[in-house]
Amino acid sequence: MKQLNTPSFRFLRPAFSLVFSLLFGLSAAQAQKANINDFDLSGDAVFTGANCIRLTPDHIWAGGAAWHKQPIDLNGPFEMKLQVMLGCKDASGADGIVFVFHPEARRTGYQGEGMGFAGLEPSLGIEIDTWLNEHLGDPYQDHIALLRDGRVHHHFSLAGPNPIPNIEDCREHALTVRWSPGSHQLSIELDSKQVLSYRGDIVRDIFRGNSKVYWGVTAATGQYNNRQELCFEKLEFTRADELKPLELDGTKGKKLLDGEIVSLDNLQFESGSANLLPASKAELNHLAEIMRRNPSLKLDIFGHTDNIGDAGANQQLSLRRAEAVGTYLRGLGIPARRLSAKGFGEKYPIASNSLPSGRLKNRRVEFRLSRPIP
Ligand SMILES: [Ca+2]
Ligand SMILES: [Ca+2]
Repeated sequence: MKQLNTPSFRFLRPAFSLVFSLLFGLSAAQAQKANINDFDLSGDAVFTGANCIRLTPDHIWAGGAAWHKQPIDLNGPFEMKLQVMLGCKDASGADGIVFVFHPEARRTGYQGEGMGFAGLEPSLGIEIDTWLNEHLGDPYQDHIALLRDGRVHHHFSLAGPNPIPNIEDCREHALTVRWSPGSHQLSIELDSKQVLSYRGDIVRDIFRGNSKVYWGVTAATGQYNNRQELCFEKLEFTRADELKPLELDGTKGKKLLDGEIVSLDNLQFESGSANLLPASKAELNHLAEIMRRNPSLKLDIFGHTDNIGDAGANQQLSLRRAEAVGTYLRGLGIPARRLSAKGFGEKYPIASNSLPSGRLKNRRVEFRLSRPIP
């Protein structure tokens, strides 16, 4: 609770003991030894000992993050145990820490009341918040909540905010995060007591089917501040395969990002229909990944046919194919407002329709990424 009494100024032990472990019970991949070199630090975060990270000093407007370099796979279970120390100043301490899952490596969100989580989308965050921001719906006490998509207003919380005893007491506190992908159950314990639980298909509902995410811990201070630390002695977890480097038919990804119109050779439909053949989906998955990584860009989808058959029917077919591609991308989590589909039928050939090879080239779906005018 924030009170105008004298804050405690006990000195911190230089290296409080911290246990930080991830156990992937049923996962096929092998657990591995923790290594401090597996973390990337950003902002004000520093290694303070063999196994310790200070995320923020007790200075105004500080922010720091520690991100593990390897993504994890949320299709496997995990149990994470760590201990955190959120400073010695109860009355004037701020702002807190967030344990974050996010598909992009080393991204950190807005600081201050955002605690390095605000604005990260898509994301899942377990916050321990030590500062009352009335406009965010914070309760009066220190609290814990499950947040999504970089939204720190509690109106959007998936679970909580649940008040916890004062955590700015100069001591380390055990935090356990458990995920069971089979039952879709996430539960969080603080000092061996369950403080939060959530049931939901995180991979589908938060990460749009992408189970491989990076994880890290972020923290920030504002006008008020605290020293915020975590350490680990042991870290066991299973690496998900590294996310594949972005590839879209060789150089096509780059061309798209340069604003060129590109058609995908491997995009195929059932003859005379708008049903995508399974072989087309790998390319479209890459395209969706490009769009996730470039959230400000919109995608135009243009359908074209050869000149065989009725021109009106060709126009309709080309539109339905473009729309089918849009539907597939929406299913991968790309919002409809970022997609537009048009059908041009046989109007714009790129080769002669007199030869089969030319007609094959003319039956195509083209893509263009564009940056909307602000
Ligand atoms: Ca707050
Ligand atoms: Ca407090």
